[in-house]
Amino acid sequence: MKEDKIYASQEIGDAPFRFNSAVAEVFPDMLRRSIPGYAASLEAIGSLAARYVTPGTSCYDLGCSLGAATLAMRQGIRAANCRIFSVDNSAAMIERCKGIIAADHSSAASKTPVEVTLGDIRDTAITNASMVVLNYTLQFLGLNDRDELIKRIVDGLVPGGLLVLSEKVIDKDPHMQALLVDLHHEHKRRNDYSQLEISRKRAALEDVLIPETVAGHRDRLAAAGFAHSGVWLRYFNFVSIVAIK
Ligand code: GEK
Repeated sequence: MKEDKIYASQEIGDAPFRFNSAVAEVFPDMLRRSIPGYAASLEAIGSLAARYVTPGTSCYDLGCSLGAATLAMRQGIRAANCRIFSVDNSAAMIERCKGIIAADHSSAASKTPVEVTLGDIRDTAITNASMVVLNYTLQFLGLNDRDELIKRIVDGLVPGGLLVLSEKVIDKDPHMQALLVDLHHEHKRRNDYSQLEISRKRAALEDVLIPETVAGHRDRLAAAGFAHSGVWLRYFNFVSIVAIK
């Protein structure tokens, strides 16, 4: 796993964050050190796939990056004749993801095919789905696009189908918000990011990653037509929500 040193470099400048080849190369290390609860989110995606994916249906990993959630879903699926569609609009991510999925020779691989596609999740058709994963991806869409995507997801799910929505969130209480951000930065320092790397990354993500409150997410899910939603994981300002049609 190549170490993420992107924001340690003097040459990085103040360009907004992009999912380019430099990021794709260090991505597993970046997520492991930056997102509290990331490993737990993947573990749960496997367990939820075992429970919610039904025979003959499709599963979607939207904003799949290198396919970590795709592989977790594939390992978890118990039902027959399913298919996973994994989509990302970063060519660098998709190129690597295709190699990673092709190198999966587990027994799960022969059972559940995966189709990895370069594309925008705002245009991905979702049909006959029993499970959809948005693992830390919705936060990169504009606010209007989020409503539309969540609506298309609920419409594309079979009754009882599941959405896993993991996100960085904000707290509407400014005191709590400041505490959670501080705890997250401390977590990054413990994971060997310097103060300079942390502040450069924070500036680069401004206007690129737009967090909402948990209530905002749950209201959108309910308005779109999900019957149930709830937070199953929270670690500082990172949450994972499950929503059931
Ligand atoms: C994981 N889910 O490892 N269309 C397609 N992809 C997009 C779009 C879009 N409109 N916008 C952003 N992305 C993964 C981690 S990373 C999370 C997901 C993070 C993609 C983007 O290219 C990137 O690969 C991914 O969403 C977000 O479980 O970096 O914090």
